[in-house]
Amino acid sequence: MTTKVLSYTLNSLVSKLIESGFVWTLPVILSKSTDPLWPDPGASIEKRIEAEIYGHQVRMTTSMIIHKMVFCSLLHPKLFIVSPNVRIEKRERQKTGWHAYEFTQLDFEIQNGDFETVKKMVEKLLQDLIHDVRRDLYDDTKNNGLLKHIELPKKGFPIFDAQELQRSHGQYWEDEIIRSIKTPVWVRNIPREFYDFEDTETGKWDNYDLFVPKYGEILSGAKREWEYEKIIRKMKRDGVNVDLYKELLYLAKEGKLAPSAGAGIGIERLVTWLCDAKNIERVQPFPKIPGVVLDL
Ligand code: ASN
Repeated sequence: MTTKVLSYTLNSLVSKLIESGFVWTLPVILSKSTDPLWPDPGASIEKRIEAEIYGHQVRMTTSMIIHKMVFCSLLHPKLFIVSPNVRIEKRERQKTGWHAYEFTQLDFEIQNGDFETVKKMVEKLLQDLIHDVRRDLYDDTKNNGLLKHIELPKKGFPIFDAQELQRSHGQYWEDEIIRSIKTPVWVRNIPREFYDFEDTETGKWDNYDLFVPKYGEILSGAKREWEYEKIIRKMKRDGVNVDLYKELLYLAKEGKLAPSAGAGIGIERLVTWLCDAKNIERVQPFPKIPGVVLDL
């Protein structure tokens, strides 16, 4: 059943994005510039996969963020990629049932976009997907009780502020929110990587994650930084190796990086939630459980 829902979900999301003017482009597997995943309170990387090819050091894609920003600035203002991400999570994350060391993001980016644009678009994508799964896979779902657990708010999804959640629930606010919410909710203002927009006057981060009840985060995104001085200052502050981001920095310096906003939807996580599956492993045809390497 999860296989059918997975296929249906990919088809639904991809078709709707193309209908609304996005171009679908290809993922990158090896490059000099990939997501540093640092500093991010949610990241837990045991090892980065690197290789030397043709005398150059390259990394395996942790996310398409850098390529999305460049593509969106230079090639097409609205794009998406169905992209494999490799993140060698610490093995204790096996317990969560929510992490995989290889997973798929549907990563999209919109030139001159903002939270409102992304919120409206994602909420509609999910509403349509859930409606269509209920309609088209009804016979199968009747037997399995699929989607009965899903509740969507009539109007927009509620919005929380991560700093406020931390003040009221402490360091483990994510566990608290997952237990208490009944519908998907947005969480904003999460301090993390240099590419997410940070308002230096208010100290607020213009980013957003989408959390679903019982499981956790299924989407992560932000408005982006595009100004050279700010990007380099943040990289240095965070101890990010600027040599790995030469092209991005060059474009920013030349004023060629466009303001944008986007997000990545964790496909296996979305399907885990849709199917009310026990864990992400049930949804991956070839599971990538932290700490476990299978024969296939
Ligand atoms: N896909 C995310 C974004 O668009 C980045 C990530 O996966 N770390 O912001």
